[in-house]
Amino acid sequence: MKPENIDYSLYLVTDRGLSRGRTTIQIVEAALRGGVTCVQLREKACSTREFITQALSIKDHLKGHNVPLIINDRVDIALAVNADGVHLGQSDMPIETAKAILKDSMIIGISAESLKNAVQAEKDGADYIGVGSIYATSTKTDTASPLGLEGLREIRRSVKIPLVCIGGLNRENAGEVINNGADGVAVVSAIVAAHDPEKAAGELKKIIEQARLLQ
Ligand code: TZP
Ligand code: MG
Repeated sequence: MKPENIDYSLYLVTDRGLSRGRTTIQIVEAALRGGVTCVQLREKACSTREFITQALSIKDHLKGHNVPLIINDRVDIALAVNADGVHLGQSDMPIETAKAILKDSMIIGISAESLKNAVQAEKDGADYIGVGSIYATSTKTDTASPLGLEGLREIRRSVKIPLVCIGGLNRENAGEVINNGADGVAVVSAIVAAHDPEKAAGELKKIIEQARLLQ
């Protein structure tokens, strides 16, 4: 999957702690049926071996869906499972180091909590930027103050690469982030913690497609 051909519009970020007893694989399967276009495996506490097993299993499920698998934080695991990409935060491996290790076809996403982060990520050759938090969220609390729509617009004016917004996004506000310059909406709880993850993904997908059509 070429980095320039990725559809970032509905981007699922996994979280085993929020999945209400369902496995990450079950959530990914449901989200795929609902129409997610990207899957990021985000594991903050499991062993390296379990991370790899999960990644390989998700990769298997994604086969034939044209949905990339992106690994959060761990360049070694992205390489080990031949994932489509890796997502790095401001304290993770620096992008130039990751680029030296990874082949060009590997997608590299960088988290930006500020305009400065976003401009630097584009300059450094990121394929997309994870912009957030847009709104405060209990899913991740160690974040800078929320950027809001004004922060998003400011970043949109300054960078050209795809912007995938994250943080407190759901069906109430997915449309407005698209209307304010986002290329994609990344969610954890709105799908992972939903009573019906397939339905939740499907509803988000419709809202996002509608907002994109009106642009
Ligand atoms: N990065 C910034 S906010 C966030 C991450 C991983 C969590 C978003 O979770 P939710 O449940 O979609 O608000
Ligand atoms: Mg990280």
